[in-house]
Amino acid sequence: MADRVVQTSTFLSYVLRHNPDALGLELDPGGWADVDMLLDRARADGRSIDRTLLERVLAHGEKERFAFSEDGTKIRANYGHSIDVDLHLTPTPPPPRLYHGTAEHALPSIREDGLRPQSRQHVHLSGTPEEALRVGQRHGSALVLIVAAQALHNAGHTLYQSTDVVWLTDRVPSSFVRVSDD
Ligand code: HQG
Repeated sequence: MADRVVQTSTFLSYVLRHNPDALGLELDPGGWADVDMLLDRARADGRSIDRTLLERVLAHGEKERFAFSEDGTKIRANYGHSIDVDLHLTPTPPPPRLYHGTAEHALPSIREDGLRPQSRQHVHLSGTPEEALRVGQRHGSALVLIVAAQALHNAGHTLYQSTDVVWLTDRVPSSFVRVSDD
């Protein structure tokens, strides 16, 4: 069962963040998909996903990758989008520091340009160095960068807390990024 939860989570991440068209789905401007339609389309695509499995996917792990609407009829990804959606997140004053996990080889370019969203809508920051390490390890030899989040906020950048562990912002100039506490 755990495998199916992870598999379904990965598939839903792909559909709801990057390619709803893969299931012939349309998201509303807020990034929401109709749950019944999603389940129908997934079934037509040969994937046996039901409401119980969806609920397990949402409860899985600490990252709160997805959310149901209040009435439970819609589902969306909480972060990670490459497609254009407006999540209507509330700007949130951040803690003094947040963290960004990346690959060692990206450092020269990050020193030059700061953190850029690349193919996603936002730069993703982590609440803890441990989580940032996990994020960085997806890219190979990982490096955890310290982001002076409060100073960034004070300089007029808007930050959003998407979930307990994931923060979003448009970009982070290199002057707010440090490799270590030195
Ligand atoms: C890097 C996953 C060169 C950036 C994760 C990162 C996260 C630069 C890569 C969430 C750069 C983009 C997002 C610059 C940024 N020069 N490289 N100027 N600026 N980069 O995957 O943050 O587990 O799009 O450091 O865990 O790794 O799927 O972003 O290495 O929470 O739920 O460009 O997605 O969440 O990579 O990951 P990504 P990310 P899930």
